[in-house]
Amino acid sequence: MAMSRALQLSREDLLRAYRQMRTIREFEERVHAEFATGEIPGFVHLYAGEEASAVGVCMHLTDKDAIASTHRGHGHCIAKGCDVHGMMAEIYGRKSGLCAGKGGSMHIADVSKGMLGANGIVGGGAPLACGAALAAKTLKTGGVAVAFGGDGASNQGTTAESMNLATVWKLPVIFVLEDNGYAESTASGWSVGGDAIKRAEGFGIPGVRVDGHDFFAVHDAAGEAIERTRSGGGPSFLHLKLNRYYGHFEGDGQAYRRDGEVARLRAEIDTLDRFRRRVTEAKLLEENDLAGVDREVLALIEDSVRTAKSAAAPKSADLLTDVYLSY
Ligand SMILES: Cc1ncc(C[n+]2csc(CCOP(=O)(O)OP(=O)(O)O)c2C)c(N)n1
Ligand SMILES: [Mg+2]
Repeated sequence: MAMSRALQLSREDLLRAYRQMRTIREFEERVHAEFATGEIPGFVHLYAGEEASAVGVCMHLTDKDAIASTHRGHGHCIAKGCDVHGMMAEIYGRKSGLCAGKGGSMHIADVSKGMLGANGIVGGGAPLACGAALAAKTLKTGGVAVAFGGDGASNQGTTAESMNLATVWKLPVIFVLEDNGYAESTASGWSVGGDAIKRAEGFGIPGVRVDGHDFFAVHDAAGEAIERTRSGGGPSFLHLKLNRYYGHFEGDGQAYRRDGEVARLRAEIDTLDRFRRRVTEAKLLEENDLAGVDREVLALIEDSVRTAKSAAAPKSADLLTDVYLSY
């Protein structure tokens, strides 16, 4: 195997990557536990297992770059730099949340960080990213936009239309397909026809397929794609094969999954374990460094839940703010 460029990252960057992936994992494990108590309103879709995608891609971006996310958006938010306390408060529907408690899990956004929002519309991210990319191109900001979307989203017309427009307008946009094998309970092996890379190539967009559990593979492939797109090469496509560790949504009985499927995934191809093994074997980081990050992250998540629970809910008068019409 060729030497991964990501293995040449500085110690600081490796720690940052691990911290972000660990933060996403702990955030989701905790939301899973808290949702079961009934205190979190609305619908929640967890990103645990897919951490290397958000982090491997977003490490190449800055605040001038935009991302459009999905209904499974917590990981994208964290990787793009959204405040974890603000996110947790948002999920609890509190006024101190990133969107004043009006968005919840599926609409967390922080435009100042280039995080255009989680999105309840499957396939809704690709057109938004094209808009952001068109703005970046027109205003010559040097920014790019990334559209995350699942295997289910890849079958939506919006995805195809966006890919066509991206080519026609030569937009600085990168389409990232997070193929976790299912759209709700429908297996992608059954529902996605043909080959995703060839679909993209059909629109003139070069694509690469990598193991989405391998941070190093994702970081390398995303780095090349983003560099190519940023320097005027036009849109790029990444097909990441990965898995989700929880159900489609919290409360999903998952009768469509094989017995022991998730336990096997967690035991054999856990993204964080793999990262840990790789960096310690290569003597880039020590167990101690990683354990220190684990402790910090646990404390952060604990504090975010504690403050979210005790924060105030929006008042009824808040219903009339943040809307287009004033009353
Ligand atoms: C336009 C639209 N159609 C259907 C739905 C209902 N729905 C919500 S999530 C989902 C599956 C999405 O699958 P995928 O894109 O693979 O993302 P994943 O949940 O696997 O991350 C569907 C069909 C929706 N939210 N929006
Ligand atoms: Mg899917």
